[in-house]
Amino acid sequence: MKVCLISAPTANQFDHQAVGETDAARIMGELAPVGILSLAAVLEARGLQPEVVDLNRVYYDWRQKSNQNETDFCSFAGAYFAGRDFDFFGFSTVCSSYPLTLRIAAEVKRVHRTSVVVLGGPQASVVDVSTMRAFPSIDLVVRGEAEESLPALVDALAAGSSLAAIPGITFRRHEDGEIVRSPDAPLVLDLDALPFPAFHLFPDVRFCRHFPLELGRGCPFACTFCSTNDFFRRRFRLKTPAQMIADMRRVKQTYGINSFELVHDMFTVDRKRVVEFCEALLESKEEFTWGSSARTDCIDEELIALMARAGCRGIFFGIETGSSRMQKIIDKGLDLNDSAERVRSCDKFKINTAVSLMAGFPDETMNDLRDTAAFFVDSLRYDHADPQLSILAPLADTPIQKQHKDSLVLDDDVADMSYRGWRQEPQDHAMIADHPEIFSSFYSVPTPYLEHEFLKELRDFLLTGMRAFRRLLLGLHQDSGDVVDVFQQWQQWRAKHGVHFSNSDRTAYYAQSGFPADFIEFVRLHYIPAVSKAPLAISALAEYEAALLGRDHESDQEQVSDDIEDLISPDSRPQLLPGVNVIKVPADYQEIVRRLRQRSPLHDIPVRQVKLAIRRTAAGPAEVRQLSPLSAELLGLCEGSLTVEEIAAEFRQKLR
Ligand code: B12
Ligand code: SF4
Repeated sequence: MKVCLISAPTANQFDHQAVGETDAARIMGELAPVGILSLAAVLEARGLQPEVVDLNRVYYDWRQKSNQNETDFCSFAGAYFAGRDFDFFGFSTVCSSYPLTLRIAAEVKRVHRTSVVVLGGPQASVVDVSTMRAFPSIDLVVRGEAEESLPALVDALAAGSSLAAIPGITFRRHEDGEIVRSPDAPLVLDLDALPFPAFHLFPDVRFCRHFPLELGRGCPFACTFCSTNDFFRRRFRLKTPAQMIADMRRVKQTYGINSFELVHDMFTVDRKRVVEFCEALLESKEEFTWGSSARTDCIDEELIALMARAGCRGIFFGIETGSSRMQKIIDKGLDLNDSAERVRSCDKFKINTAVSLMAGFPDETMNDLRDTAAFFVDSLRYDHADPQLSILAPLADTPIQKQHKDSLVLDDDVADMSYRGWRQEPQDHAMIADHPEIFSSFYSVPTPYLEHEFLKELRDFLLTGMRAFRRLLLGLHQDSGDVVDVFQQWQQWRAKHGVHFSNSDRTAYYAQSGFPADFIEFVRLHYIPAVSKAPLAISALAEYEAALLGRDHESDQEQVSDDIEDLISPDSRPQLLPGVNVIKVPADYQEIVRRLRQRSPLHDIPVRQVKLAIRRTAAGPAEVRQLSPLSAELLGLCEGSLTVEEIAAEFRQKLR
């Protein structure tokens, strides 16, 4: 049996920017399809030689090589597969690219009529019957974890024997064409027993910065919007520390990579086992760094400290909503004060946190939304916190989707999901519109108390605001007590000042540099004079952010020499490093930042002109130093015309 396993497309970065080969390989490497590679290893262990095709790579090649006006990606992928003969084409699926995957699968079936076209993975597993009814080119769906069912299926297909006895599959009965589901496949209870994933079939993985390795499966909680808990049947499993460390060492030896993304939906369910893992890592003396996921109620400061010592550098916290009322409604049940505390503790131990939030729940009111926006902005107090805000996409077969399946709304910029998912062609739009039961994640649930366009603009505003003027956004929230209120004032101001855009142009407007510049204008001309309780502090923050925006330092930075010694000799003429900017602000910036971190009042900041040296770094937050009066004087002399000796003489004069 010649088997081809194909990843689900997930690298939507290629749509938004030009990506060079090196970056593309890194992106594709970090998106290595762990599920498919686990299956490929199981097949190899049984003597087969499966091939793995990365659709992200095929997509990248299409963008690089083809005239995209003449060939759409689906035809390009069809031509790619036309030249490859396999008996079995197995596509992995995820909701965001499901329409595209189905179109490519149909193209493959059209060319390879006698081959079996199979779907697996989280999306097809839950919409198996409806998919097979609507798309005759799909021969089979393998549901759920497939390490046991796939080899059994491949054997049965090779032998031409009946499929009915194979667990976890949905197939068309030969006799009458009826779609039949066999009973669920067993879970893999001992994950240590699985072979090491077949990363050798996925060459881009060697470009990873953070190598993906599976740490375990299954989350016992029951949040109403979540699909992954049911997929792994709520059965929490972890690989043993010994197995994980052996896998990590193998990656280090093979690829020279020491940093890992440890895949699990909810690693910290069992505190004792997290401690065991961390202690084993410490004992191993390896200098591995890693990230994983946790709930804020299944972790504490002591555990965070231990995880940090054991190399943890990133935690994904699904906090979902900043409203205590909504926490109960969605069955998440987090105590939000504790959640904020955990984000603070992670910052203390220099662990980066993804603070994942959602808006657009059916029962959500304006007050709930204000609380979520407040949680988002409050986490900006911590340099290691990275808040995220998305609009609820009802994933198929989740309690929320089932409850609202008859009232899902398809709005005009089809699918908010495209924002973080895959680019859609007109054919995808038609499929989505025809089959809400299959593509529910492209719809929204009705939100009677909130306008969807308002939600989307608020999301774009917060996400860009966080990147473009993080401190100012926090300052405005603290000053006003409600960032949503500031946002509403901004909306009115921009409309009055001619900044209009259609719904479909909204995201593009917020992504461009015009937005931060317009917004700072709004702060200077409207917010500070008309509303602010702490105009001095807000002015200082606005000046700081404006200066950062004012210059594009990225190209300059490449010229910065690391060899500082070379720059300083008695007859050299020192000047500011390229990309460094010295600006004046009307209040003590350091004190403002301190107060923001501690939530202390901003209104009584004294007037005090200070100078800041700032530099926007290519990645991460800008570097900023508040200059003492003497260093400001000294720096003022370093303009490239005076030698070190001349500067020293002038400086001595000034000191007298
Ligand atoms: C890592 C991850 C990502 C990574 C990328 C993953 C990649 N390789 O490209 C990132 C962070 C980019 C990401 C993004 C998104 N993700 Co994600 N992600 C995951 C996560 C946490 C782990 C995936 C994984 O490796 N699992 C471990 C392996 C072993 O499991 P598996 O992939 O399911 O594979 C098994 C089976 O499914 C099956 N199988 C899989 N493929 C195939 C194919 C065949 C032929 C067969 C027979 C069987 C089979 O066998 C495998 C072994 O048992 C999962 C949750 C989870 N725990 O799985 C969510 C998950 C897949 N993501 C999800 C979603 C919704 C998204 C986003 C759309 C939205 C978002 N939340 O931001 C984006 C979309 C990305 C895009 N641009 O299109 C959902 C998908 C739900 C659905 N119904 O499709 C999941 C399940 C989480 C959830 N919220 O419920 N994700
Ligand atoms: S805790 Fe996370 S993985 Fe578990 S059910 Fe809730 S959202 Fe899903």
